Amino acid sequence: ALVFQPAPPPSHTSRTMSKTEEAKRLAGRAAVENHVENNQVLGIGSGSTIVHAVQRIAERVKQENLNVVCIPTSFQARQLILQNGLPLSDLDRHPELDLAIDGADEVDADLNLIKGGGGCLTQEKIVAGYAKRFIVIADYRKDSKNLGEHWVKGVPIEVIPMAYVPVARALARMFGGVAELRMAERKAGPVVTDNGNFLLDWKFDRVHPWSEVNTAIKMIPGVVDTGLFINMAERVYFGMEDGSVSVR
Ligand code: ABF
Repeated sequence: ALVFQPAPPPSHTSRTMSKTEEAKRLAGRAAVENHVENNQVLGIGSGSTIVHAVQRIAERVKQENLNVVCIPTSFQARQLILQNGLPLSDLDRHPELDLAIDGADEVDADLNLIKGGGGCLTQEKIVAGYAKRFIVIADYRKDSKNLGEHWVKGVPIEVIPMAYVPVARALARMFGGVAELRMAERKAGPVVTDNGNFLLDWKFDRVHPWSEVNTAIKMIPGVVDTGLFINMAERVYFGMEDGSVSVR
């Protein structure tokens, strides 16, 4: 017989939810206020924080009659750009960007990042890498002294599907920890990225010298890119719990 199962209670209280959402909104809007200008080519990141930034870009485009074009970092970002009525472009037409704005999963004291919790790290790194300025927006939970202190889901690594097993083994052999294939909800199959690849979440067992480790991981055959963004971000806007914005 069918048994009705009530939805599980949310993992956060609604109070916490609204606080973090408000923090994301503040960070996204502050970054747009301070960095978006007329005649820019903009890189649009992925995730939930960027939604607030894009809404503010759309408002400013209307109010100030700004002329901008937007390059997406994922299918989600592409939809977001279109839904907000902003002009969509690509790297063929705009190989150099003035500014890229994106979220992050963790940010350290030197502005190094772990990204890719949403699975879009490769396109995010490409777009940020060809932008003159890369600005990160995040809520207070993402702030950390050393990468790996708070973020428990590991470093996301995009891999060519045929190589996910040897890449996972190589990661564990070289750096310890365990690399898990990211599965879709209800374990329906592996998560497939916008580029048709798989994701490994490498659960490291200690804090590493991330710059060296990032370079070494990129040399493993089958690795497309990593969620370690070293020395790329110029500035980070943190929306804080008390309603302020802290800039690093
Ligand atoms: C993307 O979205 C990812 O690189 C990062 O994993 C995530 C951040 O999401 P959110 O803004 O929802 O915290 O930027």
